[in-house]
Amino acid sequence: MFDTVIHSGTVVTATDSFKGDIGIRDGRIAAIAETLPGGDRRIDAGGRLVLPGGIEAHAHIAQESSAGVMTADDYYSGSVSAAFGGNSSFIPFAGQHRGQSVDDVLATYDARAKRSVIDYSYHLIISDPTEKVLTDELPRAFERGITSFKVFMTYDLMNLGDGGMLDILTVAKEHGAITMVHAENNEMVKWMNRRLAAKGLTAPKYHAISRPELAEEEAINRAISLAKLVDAPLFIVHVSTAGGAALVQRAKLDGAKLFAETCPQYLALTRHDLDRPGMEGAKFMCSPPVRDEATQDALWRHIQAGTFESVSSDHAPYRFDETGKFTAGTDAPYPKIANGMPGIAARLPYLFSEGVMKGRITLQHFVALSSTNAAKTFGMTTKGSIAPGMDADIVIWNPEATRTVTLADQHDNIDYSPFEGMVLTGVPEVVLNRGQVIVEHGELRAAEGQGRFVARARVDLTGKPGYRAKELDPAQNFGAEIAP
Ligand code: DUC
Ligand code: ZN
Ligand code: ZN
Repeated sequence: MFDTVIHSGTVVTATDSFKGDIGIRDGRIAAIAETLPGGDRRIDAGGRLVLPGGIEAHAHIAQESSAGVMTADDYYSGSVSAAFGGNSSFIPFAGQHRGQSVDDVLATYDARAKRSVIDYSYHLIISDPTEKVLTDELPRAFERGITSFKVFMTYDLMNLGDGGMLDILTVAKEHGAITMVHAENNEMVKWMNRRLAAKGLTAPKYHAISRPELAEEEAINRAISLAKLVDAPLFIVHVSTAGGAALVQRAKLDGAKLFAETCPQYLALTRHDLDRPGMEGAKFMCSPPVRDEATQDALWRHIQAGTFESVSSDHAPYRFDETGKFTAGTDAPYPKIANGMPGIAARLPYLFSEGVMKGRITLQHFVALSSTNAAKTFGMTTKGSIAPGMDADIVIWNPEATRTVTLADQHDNIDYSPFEGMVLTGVPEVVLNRGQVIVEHGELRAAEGQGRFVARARVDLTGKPGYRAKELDPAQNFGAEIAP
């Protein structure tokens, strides 16, 4: 009757926790009961937690940066690393560079993603919102189930300006898509860069100084205002500051259609890590930069208070060599060092150990932050929970095993891990994607290319009443002609 039965585990969802068996048939969860007989294969989960497979909602895989540097992980190595970290699906970015058509971008990523061992979709990065992109190509991307678009407020080659952002927000809203934003004030960062360069201050540690907390806070405030003007849903990626998180919290309280994430690096690392000897600090360079211990505490409190839907890795893997961090030379000034760090395999072990084991979050909250909320926000309707009819995307988790993070355990294509040496409790032992075991006790069982593209549904805005700008509110009898 069942292809697989997972028995005797403690099943945890975003709302519940219970002892029970899970019966899997044709890749889906067919039954849940106190005990289930049969199963061509029976997996003993005694003493283990049985959780929805992680959904990694922020990763850069087989993606060229705007400076032309390719990430070290492709869809094979990136998905393998994700699977070892307890994920059964992910949503990397498909990045449009200026002058490219969205159709070409998606064709390119479709070819790259064929190698994935886990299910996948893409968030579409827009850097060139031409009329054709806005009226023809984005609606078509949406039609095929790509329901999230990302924009940048920083980087000269990516930054859309406020008007461009309003255009994307409006088109996304019309189609039921969500706009994601990298929020940092470009001019503040450029001004800081000039001041630092004039004094010859170019070591990696100055990267953190060049991107002030205020640059993020100002941009988050502006992004929220832009989204409110057109009453469009917005997702703030990689929030790194207490001030930025407080703005998100406040706007949510006001009813904005707002979502946000933070990342383990902002909880685990500080700007002192960028001040390690020689060029070591380059390993810890990401944008926005890691901050300080007070910020870590504040971000944990915001996790506890529900400010963030997800904790995502922002896996942006550049090797510590001339192919990655140092394409401009091993002594390059910080603005020419590739921005980003790996972490797709460490995300869930870190969050479990520091969150659940240290009593900061409940198990159910861990499930919500690692899987369920991403499924809901980004429209993966058959994923993110353990219930009859859902995809059998499951991770069997040993909550007691403690191990020291090693590079080898990351199974990625990177030559360092920023989490290396940390002692974490909780290990994803067996991972299933649509009922297939893909990782089992440290061994890869998946075949290259067995992951499937997931067509996603529109963003779920239940519980988010939104905001109507007076000047665009037909009910107030003016502005109706241009109301989006
Ligand atoms: N933004 C990201 O989301 N990831 C890596 C670098 C960046 O600027
Ligand atoms: Zn970003
Ligand atoms: Zn990113």
